[in-house]
Amino acid sequence: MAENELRVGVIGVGMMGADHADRLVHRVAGARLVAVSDPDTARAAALAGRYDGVRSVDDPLALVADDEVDAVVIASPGFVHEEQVLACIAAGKYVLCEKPLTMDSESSLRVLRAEREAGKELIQVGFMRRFDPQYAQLQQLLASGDLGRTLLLHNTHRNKSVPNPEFRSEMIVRDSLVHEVDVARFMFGQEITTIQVLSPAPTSHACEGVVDPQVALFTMAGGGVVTNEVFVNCQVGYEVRCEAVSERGTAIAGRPQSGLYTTRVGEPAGSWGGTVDPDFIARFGLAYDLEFQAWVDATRRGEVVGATSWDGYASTAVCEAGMQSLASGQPVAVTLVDKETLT
Ligand code: ISE
Repeated sequence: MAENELRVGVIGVGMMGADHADRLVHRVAGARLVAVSDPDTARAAALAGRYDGVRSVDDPLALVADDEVDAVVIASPGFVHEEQVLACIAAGKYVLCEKPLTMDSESSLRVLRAEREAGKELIQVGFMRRFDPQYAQLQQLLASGDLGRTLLLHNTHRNKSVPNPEFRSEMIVRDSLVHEVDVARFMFGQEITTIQVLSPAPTSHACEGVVDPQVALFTMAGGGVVTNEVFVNCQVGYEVRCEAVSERGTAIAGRPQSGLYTTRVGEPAGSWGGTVDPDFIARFGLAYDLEFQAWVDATRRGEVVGATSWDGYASTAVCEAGMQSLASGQPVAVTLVDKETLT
C-alpha cells in the first residue's frame, strides 16, 4: 500500500455505488477500495469478486467500524443515510454521502449536530455539479464580480425516463430538483428563502398521477430569482444546464458543444454536433471523478471540500418546503436554524 493511501468502503452498490467502486479502483489516485456492503449480499459479493483485495461485508455498520476502512462512501437509499452517517461520525471517519443527506430537515439537523458535537468536520455531500468543470467555472465567474450582481438563474434538468411504476411526484423534488437547490445556493452564495412548485399538465409518458414536468421558483436571500424546469420523462436523453443572468452579462454552463460535422447516406443524413448524453453517469462522469479525487485528497489532508453537512441540511429543508408547495401550489417559506448556534 502506498504511504497514507486511503482505504475506502462503499455502502450501497446499486447503479451509483457500483460506478463509484469502479471509479475508486480505476480513476482515483491515493485511494484503495477495500470493502463493499449492500442489502443484496449476492450483488455485493459479485462486485467484490471483480477486484483484488475487496471484501464484501454484510452489515453496513460493521463496514463503518472496520479497522481496515479509513473512510466511507454512502450510496445507499436516502432513508438509511442518517443511521449510516451517524455511525461514521461516531467512528471519526470521513464520509462522502450521496444526496440527499437524509430524508427530512429534522434528521439532517441531528446529523449536523452530531458532527458539531464530535468537534470535527467529516461529511461531504455528493452534489457533483459543483465539480463539473463548466459549473465550477460559472460559479467562479459569478463570484469574481466580472458580470456584476447576479439577478437570475435558469436551470434545466431533464432525464430520459423513469420506468419505475413506484415513482412519485415528490421524488422529482427530493431526488432531482435537490441538485438545482444546491446549484442555486452555490452560484449565489446565499440561502433560498422561498420555493414554489408549479404543476403543468403532465406528459402522457409520466406514470399515472405523477406531475412531470415540474417548474420550481426559488427566491434567494438577496432577492434574486431562480427558475427550474425538471422533466424526468422527456424521452430523449439527459440534459442539464444552468444559465446565469447578471447586470453586465450572461453565462451558460452545460450548453452542448459543437462537434464534428458529418454527412452520411441514409438516416439520419448527418450531424453537426455531439449526441445528447443518455443519463447522469455519462453526463457527469468527469464531475464524479473530480469530486472523488477532491474528497480523497482532502480526506488525506484531514479536511472537507465540496458541499458540507450544512449544505446537505439546507438543501433538504428547501426540498421539504418544496414538497409542501407541490401539494398546495403556493409559495412556501424555508426556515433554517441559526448556522452558528444550530438553534
Ligand atoms: C437521480 O437520483 C440523480 O441524482 C440524477 O442526477 C438526477 O438527474 C435524477 O433525476 C435523479 O433521479
